[in-house]
Amino acid sequence: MKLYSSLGPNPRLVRMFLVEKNIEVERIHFDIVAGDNRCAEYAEKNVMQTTPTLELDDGTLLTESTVICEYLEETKPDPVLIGSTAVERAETRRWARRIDQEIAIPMTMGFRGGPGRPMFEPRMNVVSPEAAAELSAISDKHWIWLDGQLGDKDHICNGKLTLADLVAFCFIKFGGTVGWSLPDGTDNLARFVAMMETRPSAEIWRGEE
Ligand SMILES: N[C@@H](CCC(=O)N[C@@H](CS)C(=O)NCC(=O)O)C(=O)O
Repeated sequence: MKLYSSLGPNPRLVRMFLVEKNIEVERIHFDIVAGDNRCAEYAEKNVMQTTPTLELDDGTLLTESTVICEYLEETKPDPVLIGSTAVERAETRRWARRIDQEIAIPMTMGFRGGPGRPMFEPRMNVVSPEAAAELSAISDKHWIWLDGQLGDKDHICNGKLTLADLVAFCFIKFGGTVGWSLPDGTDNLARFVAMMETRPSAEIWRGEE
């Protein structure tokens, strides 16, 4: 398998998932700041021209980070990162989707229309600076909400490491790479991040790529 990857929370989420699963893949790195991914050749692999894309050995192309993780879980269930029962899987998907929709999307759109505007405006539709500030504020409010949901637990759901933890961790780490930090009142999340940092898969965030 081949992973088309870059900086950013989505490819790094898949890379962490791969490390947690002990799966090795060939990795092709794009410099997205330079726009390496915005070329016709890559558009043939991923119509959105974003990373990650997982190319299977038979040439099948999978995109969307959580979808790729679902594929990896199905094809290599051990260690379980989504769930061993239907209820556990539903729980993980519920939390991964909440974090994605309520936190990661407003956070990303806020960044792209705000501080990231010089990079993103030429390559995609971005919201106005005013809307970007509102989206960032909504995302921050939802991080505080997530902090309350986490409480004193080590993991977001199922009492063990899941995809939901990895999504939350990757977006918090992404924020750290673009000058954002967890809002005040998120001590539970700060503790969660410190614990996640000790996992070998967190090494992905310490590399250049
Ligand atoms: N919904 C997609 C989002 C992918 C995405 O936005 N990837 C970013 C990196 S985190 C990217 O490729 N940005 C560069 C660009 O859009 O040119 C997923 O879950 O994989």
